[in-house]
Amino acid sequence: MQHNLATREDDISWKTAVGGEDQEILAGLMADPMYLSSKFFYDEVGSKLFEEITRLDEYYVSRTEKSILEANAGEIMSGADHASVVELGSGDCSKISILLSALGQETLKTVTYVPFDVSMSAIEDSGCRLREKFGSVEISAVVADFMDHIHLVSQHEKRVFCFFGSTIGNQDRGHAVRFLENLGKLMRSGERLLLGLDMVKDRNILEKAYNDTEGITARFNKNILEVTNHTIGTDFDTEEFEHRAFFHEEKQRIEMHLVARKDVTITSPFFDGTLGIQKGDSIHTENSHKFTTDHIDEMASLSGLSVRNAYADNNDWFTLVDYVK
Ligand code: SAH
Ligand code: AVI
Repeated sequence: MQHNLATREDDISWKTAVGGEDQEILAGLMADPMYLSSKFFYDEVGSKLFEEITRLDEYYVSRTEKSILEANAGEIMSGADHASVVELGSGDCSKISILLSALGQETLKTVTYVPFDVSMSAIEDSGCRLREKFGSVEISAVVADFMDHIHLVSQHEKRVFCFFGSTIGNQDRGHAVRFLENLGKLMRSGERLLLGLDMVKDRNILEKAYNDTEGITARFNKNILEVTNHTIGTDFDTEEFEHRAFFHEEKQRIEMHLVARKDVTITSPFFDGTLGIQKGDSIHTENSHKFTTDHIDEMASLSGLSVRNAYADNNDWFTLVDYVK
């Protein structure tokens, strides 16, 4: 496994820890049932498709969280001077923009923004946009998997961790627990975690959000096969797979799958022989867990944090929890 730690000199300072993606993808395709980790959605094309999803009428998640941030930015950012604002799964950085806008120019100069994402292209694009908008903010990026490399975040300053979008819901419960325990250990007294959680709601609203009429989510889902082709040299034809997304009531999560429309045979230099997929077989590509107020307290006890505040929209569709150590 290639493990590379490097720092690049330019306008943004960088730390990266990448490698092992080929083996991870291979293990998922060899498993029964097959799966691919949702972090592989986000190459350059996938990151752009996700941005398109955030603008869809059906995908209430992003606009609801943004409305909460807009309504409460001043209060949320009070005391954030001289802090490192670490955003996990930063994506297009549009949410942090809302919070940084609440800071005055002088305070902004004291803040370091740390986007932490597996997608270097997303950080590069959004870093440029942030530079244009907030020239004075220092940017220090980390390109790595936040599940394995959270320790790469600098220890020097006081930190405000931001984990928006309900991206924590894309982890299995076991992984989310481990992540919260690790983050809680890493955080020091007085440091904060702003955690965005998409709440359990009517299944029709949930299912529409992941089955939009324009088919953008279907393209986003299928793009993971293109990423697989680039990473391990497979020959998946996305046309041979169908997007499927549904709410699993018992597990309180949306599941996304790619279902084979016919029998297909996949080749790759990484396989001994070929991979046969039968019509109707599915590759599980994403879980998107939804939360209840009980989870808010459960997460506090797992991470050793206290709930300082919790902000919700009028429908209680989304909650932004402000935890403090
Ligand atoms: N926070 C943004 C983007 C959410 S999309 C928003 O709320 O709109 C999820 C983001 O998390 C993507 O940019 C993706 O590249 C990143 N991501 C997903 N899994 C990750 C992982 N394991 N480690 C680091 N980044 C990850
Ligand atoms: C990033 N993540 C929280 C999104 C979600 O809703 O689970 C990803 C996504 N998948 C399909 N649409 C959006």
